[in-house]
Amino acid sequence: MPEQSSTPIRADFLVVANRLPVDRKTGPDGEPVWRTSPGGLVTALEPVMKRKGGAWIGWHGAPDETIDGFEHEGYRIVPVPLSTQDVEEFYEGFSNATLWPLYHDVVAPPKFHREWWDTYRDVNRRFAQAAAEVAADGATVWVQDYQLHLVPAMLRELRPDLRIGFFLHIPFPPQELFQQLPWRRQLIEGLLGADLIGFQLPGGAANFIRLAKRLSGVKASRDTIIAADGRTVLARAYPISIDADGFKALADDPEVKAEAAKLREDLGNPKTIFLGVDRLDYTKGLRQRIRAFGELFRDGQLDPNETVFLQVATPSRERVEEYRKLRDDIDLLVGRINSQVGEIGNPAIVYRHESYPRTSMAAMYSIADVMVVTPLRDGMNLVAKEYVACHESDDAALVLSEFAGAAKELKQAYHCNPHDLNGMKETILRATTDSRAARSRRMRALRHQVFAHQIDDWANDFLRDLGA
Ligand code: GDG
Repeated sequence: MPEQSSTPIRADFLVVANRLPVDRKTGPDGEPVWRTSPGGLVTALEPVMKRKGGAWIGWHGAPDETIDGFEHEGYRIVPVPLSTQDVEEFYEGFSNATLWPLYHDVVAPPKFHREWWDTYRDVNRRFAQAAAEVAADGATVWVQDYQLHLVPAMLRELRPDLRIGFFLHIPFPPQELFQQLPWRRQLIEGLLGADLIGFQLPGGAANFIRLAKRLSGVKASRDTIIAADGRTVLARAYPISIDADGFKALADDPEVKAEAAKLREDLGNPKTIFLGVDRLDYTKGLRQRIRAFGELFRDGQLDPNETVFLQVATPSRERVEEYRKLRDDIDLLVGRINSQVGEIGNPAIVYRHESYPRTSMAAMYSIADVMVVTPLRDGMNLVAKEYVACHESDDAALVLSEFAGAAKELKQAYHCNPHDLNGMKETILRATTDSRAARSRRMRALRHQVFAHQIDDWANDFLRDLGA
C-alpha cells in the first residue's frame, strides 16, 4: 500500500493537472499499486518535483471515490475526488465537448450548457483549494491545461503569496471563435491570475493578449500584460517537446528491435510501411487521412501488394458523443476500403483501435518508412517528434499537417493541408518517391531539431521565466 502520512504537507513546487501522474494497477499479490503513467509531462516534471520536494494535485481516474494522498517516487500525490456528475459535466462536458472543439477551430460544433459551466467552475475551485492547502509560503504552482482555466485566479485569491504559472497544451483560438463562448471574460480573467501563461506557439499568446485587452480592458505591450490589480502577467510561447534521448534508447533496446522485426514480418514484409498513431479524436484528421489512402490504393497509385498503411487509434473520451460517432465512421471507412483492395489475409489498411505499451510504439516508429500525421488542428503533436527520435534510418519521411503546432518547428517535414485531399495524396506520394538524398537531408534536419530541444528544456525554460 502507498505510504500514508498524517502530518500536513507543505510543498515548494506543485503541479496541478486534471489527471495525476499515476495509474492504479493490480500488484502480484492482488493489492492495488500505483505506477507512474507514461507521458511527456510526467517525464519532464518528475525530476523537478524530486529536486524541489513537490506535490502533484489531480484526479486519480475513478469517479465517486475519495482516496488519501501518498508519497510516490519521492514526491507527494494529492488526489482530488470527482463525482460521476463532475466527470460528465466538467470533464466530458465543458472541457471536452465545449472548450476542446472550440479551441480546435470548431471542427466539431462546441456545445454550450450552463450547468456544465457551473460544474466546471465548482471543480476548478476544488482544485484551487487543494493547491492552496498544500502550497508552502511563496511556493511555485504550475497549472496545466484547458480543464483548469479558472484555477490561477481562484488560487491567487486564496494565496496571493504564490508564484503561479499556467501552460495550455492545445491551441488558443483567434478572437472570432473564442467570442462564441458565453463565459469568455471569466476564462480570460481566470488565466490572468497567473504570473506566466505559456502557449505552444507565439500565435496563441498573441490571440490571448488581444482578447485580454478586449474582454478585460487590460493594457499590454508585447508579451507583458498589466492586470487589473497592477500585477505583471507574461504571455509567451514554450513549444513542448519530448524526451528524445529516452525514446531513442527505447528504440535501440534489443527487445524492441526484436519486436520491430516481428511486426514487420507480421505485416508481410511490405516494401513500404506507412504509419499513423493518434488518439481517436476528430481533430487528428483520421477521416481525411484514411480517405486519402483509400483513393491511393483504389486508383493504383499505391500497390497494396507491397504497401501497408498501419493506423493505431488509441481509445479516447469514449463516452463523448462525437468520439463514438468518429469510431463508427472510421470502422466503416476502413472496412469499405479493405473490402475493395488488398487480398484475403493481406489488408491494405491494418487498423487497430487499442493502446500499446511505449515499447511497441517505439517498435512501430522504427519500422515505418513514412509517418503520416495529418491533424486538422493540433497544439503541438508529440507523435511527429517521437517518430523522428525513434526512426534510425535516414531513408524515411514525415508527412505533417501544416495545422499542427509541430509544423512550425519541423520545417523539413513534408507539409500538407489535410482539408485538400488531392494535395495530401500528392504529398504522401512525394514523401514516398522523393530521391533518397532529398529524404535523408530532411530527416537529418528533423532529427537535429528534435534532439536539440527536449522536454526538460521546455520545463526549465518555463520555470526559469516563472521564477524570474
Ligand atoms: C495534447 C495536445 C500536444 C498515443 N497512443 C499511445 C500512446 N500515445 C502517446 C503518444 C504521445 C501522446 O500519447 C499523444 O500526444 P500528442 O501530442 O500527439 O496528442 P494529444 O494527446 O492530443 O496531446 C497536443 C500535447 O498535448 C502535449 O502538449 O502536443 O497538441 O493535443 O506521446 O506517444 N502512448 C502509449 N500507447 C499508445 O497506444 N504508450
